[in-house]
Amino acid sequence: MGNVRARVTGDGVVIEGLRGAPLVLAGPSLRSACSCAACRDPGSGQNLLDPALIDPAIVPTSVAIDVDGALVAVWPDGHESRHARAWLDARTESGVPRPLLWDAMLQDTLPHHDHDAARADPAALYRFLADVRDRGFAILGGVPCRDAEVERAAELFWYVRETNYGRHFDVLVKPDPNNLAYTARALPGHTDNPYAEPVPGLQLLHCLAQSDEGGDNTLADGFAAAERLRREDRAAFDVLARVPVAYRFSDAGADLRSERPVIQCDRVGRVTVVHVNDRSFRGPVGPAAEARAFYAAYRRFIGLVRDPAAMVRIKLAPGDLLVMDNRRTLHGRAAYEAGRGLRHLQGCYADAGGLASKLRVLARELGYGHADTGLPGADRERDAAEHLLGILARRGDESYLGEPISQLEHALQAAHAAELAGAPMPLVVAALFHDVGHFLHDLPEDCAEQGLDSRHEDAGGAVLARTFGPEVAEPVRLHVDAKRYLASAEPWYLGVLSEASILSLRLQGGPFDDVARAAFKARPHAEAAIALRRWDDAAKVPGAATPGLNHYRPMVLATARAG
Ligand code: OGA
Ligand code: NM2
Ligand code: ZN
Ligand code: ZN
Repeated sequence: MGNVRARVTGDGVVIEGLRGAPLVLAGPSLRSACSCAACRDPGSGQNLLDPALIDPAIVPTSVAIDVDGALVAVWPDGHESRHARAWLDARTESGVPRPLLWDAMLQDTLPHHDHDAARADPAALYRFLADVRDRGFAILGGVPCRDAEVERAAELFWYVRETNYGRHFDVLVKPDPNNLAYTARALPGHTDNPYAEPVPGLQLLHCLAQSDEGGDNTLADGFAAAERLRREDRAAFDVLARVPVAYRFSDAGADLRSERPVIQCDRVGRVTVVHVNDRSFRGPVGPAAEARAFYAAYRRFIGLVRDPAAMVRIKLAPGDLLVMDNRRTLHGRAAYEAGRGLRHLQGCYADAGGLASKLRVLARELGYGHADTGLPGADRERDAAEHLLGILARRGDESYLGEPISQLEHALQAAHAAELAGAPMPLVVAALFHDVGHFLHDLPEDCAEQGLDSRHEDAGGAVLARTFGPEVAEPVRLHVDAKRYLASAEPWYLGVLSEASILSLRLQGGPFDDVARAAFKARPHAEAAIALRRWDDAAKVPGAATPGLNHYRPMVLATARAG
């Protein structure tokens, strides 16, 4: 259980010893989370306690951690609440699924799945849906070319969301079209129906027939483009996140209007929604003075999402079905010749919350420990290994967190040191990918200076665990703890750390105390993590010669676990 401690403060409870920064829970939040039979109906799990009746100033009279690591709080009226360790862990921000950002490099490893397998095997369905969640889209091949099959695909995970276009709609050239979709024109990258309230969270497109010439689809990751804009032009990003855009669709039976910004962020600044739709765009809302800044920022952003380096291209074949996150992934299509072949897609919409729910239910049924980490399947492992190599290949030139070398140099130096030390192959692979988590979170590079711990070891460990065994994933997950261990076990160790590394050590919780140090040493893979940590610390030499990334490719593919 580690060394978890809880104490009451003026406004609530502070719990230390969980991963990362101390967890602070306000008194009324903790009180409302009581799940005893008096506070929550044991059958439905729904609240019996009305949160409006909780004293906003309430604090427990005492708190303790019990033998199972649960927090027990006693309240002024004598009520006792118990909060399981898993519940506490879930409040600490680790394990939240983060989008895996992508660009044109994804072309070689498009998330492609088999319809029959997804229908027959819950684990295959899980992998397909997890790709939609993490990448913002996935393709299902081999869907029967029958009318309304697209609705059945949505019902694999949730319910169809009916719109003014019907339960499903046919995308083909129509006489007297009410939407440019129903012509043979090119459609630049967009998200659908921003004029609708609510905007459909997911879009499905099923190819029944494809034209010989043209009609290819392009996809771009709106989140990746937004992050790039934030890095390259912060003012433009802020304008797009602030200024609402008006959208409108009208025909004989509808007059739909709404206003929403191009980019939406959550409270900690992570991009959560992107809307782009030139067809129904009616302009920024607000003072004229802001309009020019808006148009400049918008042009810049559209340049990023239409950059060929940002897009993948897919020519759907009959039987292919594309599922997209309509609040993230922009889709476009090339013009096609109306007369040649007969391009015919069928589409429908569904709710993103339904897909996320299905993933959790499947995780429950499949016995996956955490709803947000899937189990591997053979092909996916190779693809995922290639994808991880691709991340290093294309993003490796980013600078390594305040050190005078690039991410790729750092990775190669660490892997090389492991190899020279005669480390087993999985540990060499772990050394190569130990910092891959830095590419998976969307915090700025200087987040440590801003006092934020990116938890890259958790993100990296989780992503590696999908593709490799624990001999790769665990040393990576533990390589920050290994630093805390070494800082405690070998006081002179602080002397080998770089300035950036000492800064992050403080954010990561500082050196372990005696109890935590002993507990860490006893963990499986702790030795490997400590070895990895030493190679990591040494892998910061500007200009050091190492083998290239291709040298490690066969090892990476051989280590990706099959089955
Ligand atoms: C649309 C659309 C895609 C296609 O109708 O909005 O994006 O491939 N269509 O025709
Ligand atoms: N339909 C018409 O944003 C849009 O207008 C896209 C696409 C449903 C194929 C609508
Ligand atoms: Zn209770
Ligand atoms: Zn569309």
